[in-house]
Amino acid sequence: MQVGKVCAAYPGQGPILYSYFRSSCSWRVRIALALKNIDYETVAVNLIKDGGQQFSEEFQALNPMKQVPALKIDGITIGQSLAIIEYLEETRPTPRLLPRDPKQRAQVRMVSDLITSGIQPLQNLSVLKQVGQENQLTWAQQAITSGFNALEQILQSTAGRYCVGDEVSMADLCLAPQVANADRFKVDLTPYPTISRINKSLLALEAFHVSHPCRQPDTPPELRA
Ligand SMILES: N[C@@H](CCC(=O)N[C@@H](CS)C(=O)NCC(=O)O)C(=O)O
Repeated sequence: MQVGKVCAAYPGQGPILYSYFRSSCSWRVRIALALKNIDYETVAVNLIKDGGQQFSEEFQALNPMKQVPALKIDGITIGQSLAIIEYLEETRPTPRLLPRDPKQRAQVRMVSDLITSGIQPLQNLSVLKQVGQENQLTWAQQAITSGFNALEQILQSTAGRYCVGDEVSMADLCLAPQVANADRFKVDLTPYPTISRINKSLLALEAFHVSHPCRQPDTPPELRA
């Protein structure tokens, strides 16, 4: 499979992640793979180049939604970042990304859904194209601000060191990439001290560091850190 450039960090028969360095949804999955210490191969799907490689027939055959990420693993291909993370959790349970306690587990899913259904889709590339160049920034800022207003309030009651209690969970895998999007769209984070504090703790973790958009095989040289 060669959508765009094949970047084989771990060539072989292992999992293949179809990913774009800047995609926040791909970053969620990269963090899960890093935390669970799963070696994988990256196939870059450039969302901009050639009109968007996600629209190629080759990629559509893998994910008819024409979105990254998609993960080939254990003989199946899974789209949707949360479905991928939950599959990894069920098949490779260490370290745990969903708390054992049902109440905390529900809180993790609430925060994850808030971000993945209530914020990110509203500022996704395809939506921004529809909104048009001159309104994009304001649109994205509004979508993120409105979601973060709710999220800040929720986290004030669920958070410990991380989004829910003191263990890294699926919610944190959604949070850090969404804060990176907020930065990209120049959202003022001053009104969100809890979000900012948790994000800072997360970025200090190795799994978040290695999976960061500025360190991927398809990161352009000028954006590398
Ligand atoms: N709900 C999906 C959303 C996936 C998604 O929106 N992916 C974006 C990148 S973060 C994408 O591929 N966009 C391509 C486009 O909008 O054309 C998930 O969580 O995986």
